Amino acid sequence: MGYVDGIAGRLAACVSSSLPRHLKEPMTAQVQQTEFLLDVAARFLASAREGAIREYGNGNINKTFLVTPKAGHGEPFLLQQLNTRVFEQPDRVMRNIRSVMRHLERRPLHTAPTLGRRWEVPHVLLTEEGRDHWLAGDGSYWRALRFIGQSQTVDAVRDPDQAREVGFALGTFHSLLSDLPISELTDTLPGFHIAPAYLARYDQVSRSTPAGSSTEETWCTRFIAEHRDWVPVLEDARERGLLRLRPIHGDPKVNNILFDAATGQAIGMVDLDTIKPGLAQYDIGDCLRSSCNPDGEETGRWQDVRFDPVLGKAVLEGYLTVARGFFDAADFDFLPASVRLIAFELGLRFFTDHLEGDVYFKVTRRGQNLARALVQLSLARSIDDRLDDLRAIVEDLR
Ligand code: GN1
Ligand code: MG
Repeated sequence: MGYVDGIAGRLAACVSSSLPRHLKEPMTAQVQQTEFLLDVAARFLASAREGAIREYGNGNINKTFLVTPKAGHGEPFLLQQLNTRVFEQPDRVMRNIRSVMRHLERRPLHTAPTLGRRWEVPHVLLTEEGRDHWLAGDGSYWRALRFIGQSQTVDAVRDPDQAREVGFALGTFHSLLSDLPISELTDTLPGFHIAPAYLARYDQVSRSTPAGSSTEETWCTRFIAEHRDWVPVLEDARERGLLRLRPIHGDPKVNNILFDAATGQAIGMVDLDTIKPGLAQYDIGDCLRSSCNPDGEETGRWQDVRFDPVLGKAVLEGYLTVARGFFDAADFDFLPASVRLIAFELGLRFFTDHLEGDVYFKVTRRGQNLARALVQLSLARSIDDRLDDLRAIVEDLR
């Protein structure tokens, strides 16, 4: 992640003219890239053209940059290039975010679960023409978001107190949207979290591009084959009318939760691209599979990956301090299976993408999606081993 500001970048361009050709070209490309990014940033704030820009965060889908205008020329903001290979209809993403913001603005504040606490929302910034995105000449789709200062994210949860805050954040998010009619939301990513569809896709891909014979690929193939029966649990429950659709976040992994830099309290949820009508269990499952794996998603030591039920209990406690009011008996029934399912589903998604040649999740090296698949499948195995503990925790919390 290189920090390049406009002036230093231009200076580097002059210096680079005296460099040998093989050293000169990457630098020139970087400068052009910085110029391009500052030009896009300036669509949202004219003075940003003279500012600094650097890559920010570590999302697997979109590209995110932090734009810092020169002192006295405006607030820092995030500039994001939406991945239109994943979100084929980016206008839908922006429409959903608008519906959510409108809903939050007209909601009576005195009922908010965050009363007396800091709670922040990643507002969308408009272009000079009043649009919520900028379509660049090369077809890339850009948007800008308010940067929430005095905050931090974590890639793995430290202890039960932090886990309780994670649960509080998701519960608050669900609670704030619980009275938003799902008819006001569109589906930004058809098939997202529909586990049987991911399995069908995997079957199709693994027939046309079979896995190799390495130990890791063989392990994934066998593990998936042995646990196919885990897959339909939530879609079956939905079809039987046991679980209902409601507004969900879609991607509540731990590094999409903001913490106050000083107090450590959770203060908001970011990455609103996948808000859509869905099952709360997708979100809770995703939140637990992500926050109760102390080694994090990118660990190379997949054999050691463990689900930590103590953290799981704390996340659920935090969630229920806010969400108990709209959580019914069936919601509790499906919690343990949903945590195992979402870990397995994500493992399946990473492994399929590995077989397809890394077309969906961003990678910095070949083999990274295989490594990620191993972590999630191994986590699903650990959740399965602790399923009785998880069931007991859920029973206690009912
Ligand atoms: C992707 O963009 P990011 O990193 O927040 C993915 C999630 C996965 C996650 C795993 C739209 O999220 O579903 O759980 O990677 N988002 C999409 O790290 O597919
Ligand atoms: Mg995301």
